[in-house]
Amino acid sequence: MNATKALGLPRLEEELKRVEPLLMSSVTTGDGFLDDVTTHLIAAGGKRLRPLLCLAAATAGERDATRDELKGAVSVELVHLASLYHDDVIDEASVRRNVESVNSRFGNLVAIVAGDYLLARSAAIAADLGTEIAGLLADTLARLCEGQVSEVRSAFQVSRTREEYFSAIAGKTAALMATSCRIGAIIGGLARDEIDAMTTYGQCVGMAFQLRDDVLDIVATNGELGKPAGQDLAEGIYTLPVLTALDDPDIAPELTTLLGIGLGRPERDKARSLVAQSRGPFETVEVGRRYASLAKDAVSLISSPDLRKGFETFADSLVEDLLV
Ligand code: GRG
Repeated sequence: MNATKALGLPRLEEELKRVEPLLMSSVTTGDGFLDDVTTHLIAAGGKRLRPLLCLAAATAGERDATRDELKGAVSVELVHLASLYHDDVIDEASVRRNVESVNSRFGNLVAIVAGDYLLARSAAIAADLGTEIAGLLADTLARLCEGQVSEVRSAFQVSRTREEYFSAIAGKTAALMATSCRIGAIIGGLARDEIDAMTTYGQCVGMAFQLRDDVLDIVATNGELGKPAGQDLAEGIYTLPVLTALDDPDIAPELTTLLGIGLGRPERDKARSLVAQSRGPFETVEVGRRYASLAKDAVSLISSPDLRKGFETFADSLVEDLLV
């Protein structure tokens, strides 16, 4: 899945390149050590999906982005980056974006405080963009935290419900994608009904994106993921493929004996293979398809035909290459 290609709006590729120096300079302090920490994951790459959604919503790929639109794109990527810094501490991760994670390279304390620093930089940029944007980002940050706390609370619970799962992913992933679209649409000066349509699009695409991520955690390789596969399972995060497998009478008895505790490599591989054999991945892709379809329903209100088409193709790209 290549979001920029899927959107099919070549001008956005150029606009995204303009985000990079701003992103770097927004977290550069002049202190060599702190700069190494704050730029570590920016330099490592990443898809820049949230800036892309923001700029697509703002410009429809039809014109150069304004300075404020580029700043909006930077502010959402900074919140995303901060969440990765903190998430990797929580997960004791060692790899992110195919490089050593910040916590592993610099230690937990530095990773947490540097994550806070990225949030502070995002807040300052958002404040500059006005109270509506600043309020939106603050509310989104709260939603991320709510989603994450709800996920941590249900860790290792085989009784986790689907409602708990959907509510957690709506907060931890979809909320920021919705806000990325909304911020772009607001700064781009779109009408309110179009701003709301873009927000719904971002929310639904965010759900499909996380469902995809959760399927890939079961079926992809470490190299494809840029982090160890099966990590969620090992850490007791039971996602929709796992919850579905737990409803399967042929799989559940053996799977249940493995779950409920942290898993080492052989148990993780066994649990992954059991979930992969169940209907879990297939049914999760089906749910992802429904969210992609809701995302496409939302774009009917978008006035630019090219952006409508690009958004539809991107939504489809999230589900079409899975399990083929
Ligand atoms: C400090 C903002 C903040 C939050 C604290 C830790 C936490 C609460 C929330 C975690 C949220 C989280 C990491 C959700 C997962 C979102 C997700 C799908 C990440 C991967 O996104 P990609 O694939 O990553 O777009 P790249 O590397 O391409 O940018």
